[in-house]
Amino acid sequence: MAILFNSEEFAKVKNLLNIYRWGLRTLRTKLDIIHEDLKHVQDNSAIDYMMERIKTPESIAQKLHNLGVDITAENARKYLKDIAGIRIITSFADEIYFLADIIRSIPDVTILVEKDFVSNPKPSGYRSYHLIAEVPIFFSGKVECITAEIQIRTSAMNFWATLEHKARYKFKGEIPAHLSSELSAIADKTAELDKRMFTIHDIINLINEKKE
Ligand code: 0O2
Repeated sequence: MAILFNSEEFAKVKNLLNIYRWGLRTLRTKLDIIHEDLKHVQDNSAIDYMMERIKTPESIAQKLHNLGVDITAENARKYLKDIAGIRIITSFADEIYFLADIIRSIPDVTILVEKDFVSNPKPSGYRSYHLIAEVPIFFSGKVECITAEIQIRTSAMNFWATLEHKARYKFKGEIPAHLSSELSAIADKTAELDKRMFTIHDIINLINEKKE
């Protein structure tokens, strides 16, 4: 059975999601500027591309239900730090840490939590770097802060996570053992692919430096 907000809380959560949209737009603009500066001024292509999303009321309600708390807008704000999310895709794993350093230094964004699933992959094989960022937004004569989850990962990690997420959804969270062990083995292969691609990238850079 689908878990839903009641009509009063649904109206409140719709309003709340507007604030998260503004916060996400604020954060995205800051990241777009960083991206353009890296690409056009510093000739560095650490960011391949970015995507963003706001959780739907249905998925917020389901997550609150899983946490065992009342399905209210107030609890959504209190317990869920990833209602707004931005994913940054990099070409190489080393760039993940480079970008996390830059994001940490944005003056009016506070990083509340960091999780390094690149160095410490999840048992599923999931690899990605997560930062929970607090972003201030000014509206109605006051400042309010929202949190957003920034996930940084390579294209290979993203390819893996997207398929694994589909499998998780298809099997309602219980991926059969033979598939989850196959996914875990592929995750190790993608990490190896990332390393080998970076080595080639490094060699190309060294050759270019010698030429200059
Ligand atoms: P969606 O649809 O992507 O938003 P929690 O946030 O409480 O669920 P936790 O452990 O505190 O869990 O947060 P964590 O581990 O930082 O993970 C949050 C998000 O990371 C997930 O959001 C996924 O996007 C991604 N993620 C984490 N683990 C896995 C994994 O094993 N496989 C894949 N494919 N993605 C993962 P949501 O809300 O689950 O999903």
